[in-house]
Formats: sequence, structure tokens, C-alpha cells
Amino acid sequence: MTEPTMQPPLVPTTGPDYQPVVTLNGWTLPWRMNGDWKEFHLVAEPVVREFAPGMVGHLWGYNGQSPGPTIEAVEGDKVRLFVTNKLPEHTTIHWHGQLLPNGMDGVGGLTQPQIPVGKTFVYEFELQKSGTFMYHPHADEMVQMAMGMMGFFVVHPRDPAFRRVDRDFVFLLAAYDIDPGAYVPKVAEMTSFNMWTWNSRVFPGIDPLVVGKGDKTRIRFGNLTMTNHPIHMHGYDFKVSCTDGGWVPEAAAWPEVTIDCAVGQMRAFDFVADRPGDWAIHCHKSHHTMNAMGHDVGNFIGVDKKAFAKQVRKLVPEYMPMGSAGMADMGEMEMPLPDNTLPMMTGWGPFGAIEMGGMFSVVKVREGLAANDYKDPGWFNHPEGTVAFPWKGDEKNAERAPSHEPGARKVAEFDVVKPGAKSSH
Ligand SMILES: [Cu+2]
Repeated sequence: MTEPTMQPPLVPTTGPDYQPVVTLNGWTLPWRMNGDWKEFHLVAEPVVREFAPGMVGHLWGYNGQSPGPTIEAVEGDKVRLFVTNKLPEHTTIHWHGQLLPNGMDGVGGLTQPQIPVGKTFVYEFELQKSGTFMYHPHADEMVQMAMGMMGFFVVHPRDPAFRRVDRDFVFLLAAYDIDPGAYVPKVAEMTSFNMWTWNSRVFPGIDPLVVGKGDKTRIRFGNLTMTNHPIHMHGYDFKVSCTDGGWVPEAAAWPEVTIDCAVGQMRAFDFVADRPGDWAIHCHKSHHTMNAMGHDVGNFIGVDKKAFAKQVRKLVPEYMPMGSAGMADMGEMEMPLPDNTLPMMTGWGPFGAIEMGGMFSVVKVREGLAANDYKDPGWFNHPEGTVAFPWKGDEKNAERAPSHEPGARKVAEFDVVKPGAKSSH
């Protein structure tokens, strides 16, 4: 796979019926039947992944992409997984959450020899239960996961009606530290990452989650970063329905609007999409909805930098004093960046700069979508009188609410606009 955009769900042509998942900015791995074995082939290899337009990472992944393709199968299936190693070092695959014979567990040195460079190993096991799983190496694990090696593994229930939904989205949380101008993640980084990703994509490069009004909807994710992520969805409350340990019994599924996902955990939540709109979904750690940023920036809120700026401009004519009224001006700023990086706060919505990055997307709930139509429907058309508006009594802000025509951008105002400054996004 070379496309970074979401591929259509892979509808089953043999075996029990199920609603296939869609992988944000990804795809499902095709299989073939060989007798009663369902056969898959993963190729571990270096890949180039676009995080969002304007930045790519030189990562390791599977079958041309990081994360690797999603594996989908059915409870009771006998699966045979070929793993070919095209990396420059040995590898293995661990099938996170699966109940299987010990020797199929994929821990290099402990349960199998490492898969040498250029060789293919085979894993065979019967899927004991349905649920939400993932796969990743258990060989030079710190390096190989920091380089992007991971994938989703969904096992559908044998009973097509069991906990069935109309739309089922999956993504994996991964973090990278890639300096501006660089392409390869710093694999020894432990805390100071600058790319907080869903399926190795960042806002505004993450696909929207497109849902038809009234659809039963499931969102599943797993965390292979070095910290926890409280995933928050606006507009709804939802029920936590599945973990990598199995289904939460319906009577015990508990309500949330934010569900924390610790390192090495997976979570799924369900809701009925009965409220149309463009509903934000994001990690609630505010640094995780930013792209490349420095953490050593002083706080200039309240500082009058006018006299200082005048002095600096004698030496650096393009100098822009920023931050004395907060950092929101960075969301609207479009200035040249170093090669291969992304602005800290970016993205444009119908009302202006969205000022986000990283782990952020939009659940777009619309009336009248066909089943399995995941095309971006554009921005929500708010019914008259349902958008927050300026208070008429405030003379300074007595204008009407802004129109939500796309492209109705506010032009950023700076003390100095650098001549020839052009947006690259
Ligand atoms: Cu987070």
C-alpha cells in the first residue's frame, strides 16, 4: 500500500458475515483460503509514511505502510500468517491479546528463534475468541516499535448478530520524535516526542470518522506509545464495550465521554450516532494535540515587547514578537518552515483556524449516508440559530455570527509580514 488515505472496508466473501472495520488512513490485509486455513502474508520492511501533507517519516512497517494493514478474521478461524523479514535486522511478531500455543506467541529468544533478515516464518493458530487485538514485534522491541512497527487485529464474532454495529473504526496510537528537517525517529526517546499520531498520521492528516445519522458506531484503539492517552469525544456519551481482554458484558458496559488508554492497552466504545454535527475527537492531553513544538519556550503573556521588537528589528528585520497575548496567533500563522516538519498548531475549519495538531480528528455525523459510504461530506451545515454568536449588546462585537463558508479565513495580523512569505500547506 502506498496511499495514506483510508481504503474501503474489505467485505467478507467467504465464511460468516460481519461488518468489516475501517482503518483510519489505512487498509485491511487481503487473505486467501487454503483448505480450511485463512492465510495472510505480512512483509516487515522500511517504509515512507506521510504524517500529514508537508512531512514524511522514514519508518519501519509492514506491506508498505506504518502501521501495517489491519488483519480481520472470524472467531474459530484457523489462521496461517506468513511473516517475511525485509528489515536490516531480525524481527518477530507477537499477537497481542490472542490465546494461542506458547510457541506462536512471537517472543524472540523465549518462544522462537528470531526471524533472520531475508527469511520467512509461519505462525499458525486457531482464533479462540472475538475481540480487539493488535500485533507488533517482540524483537529489538524498543527500536522496532519506535520505528512504527504495529498493526490492528480484529476478530469478528462467529454469530453475525453479536454486538454488531454499522460502522467500526480502528486506529493505533504511536509517538515519534523527529527533529524538523530530519526523517528518521529518534528511537531512544522516552518522553519528549513531537509527533503524537493515530495510525502514524497527525491532524490535519487524519481522516474524519464519517457516520450516518442513527448508525450504531464503534471506535477501537490501542496504545503503543510511552504514555497514556485519555481519548475524548464530543457530542455524545458512549459505553466502553471491549478491551483487549474481551467484551465487556452489555449490562456492565460503563458510560464515559473520555476513556483513558494506558500503554499496551486497547479500548473500544459504542454509541448510536443520533446527533448530527462535526464532533471533535481527540486525546485530552493538550500537548498531544500539537505538532512539532519546543518545550523550552518562555511565557510572554502580559509582556509589552514593542520597544524590544524595535531594537531587534535593527538586526533582524523580519523579527515577529509573538506570545504576549497567548499563542493563538500561531494557529493562523502561515510562514516558511524548515524542511519536513509541521506547524505546532494548524488546520482550518469553516470558522477559522482550528489551532490543533497531533491526535485530533472529527466525527462527522450526517443524515442520509449510504451504508459503507466513508467519503468526507465536508463541513456541517448548522441549522439556523444553532451557532454561538457575538452578543449584540457588546458594541465592539456587534457584527453577526460569521458565515461558515469554507475559505472565509481571517487574515493573520503581524507586526511585520515577511516579504515573500508563502504558505506551504
Ligand atoms: Cu495523548
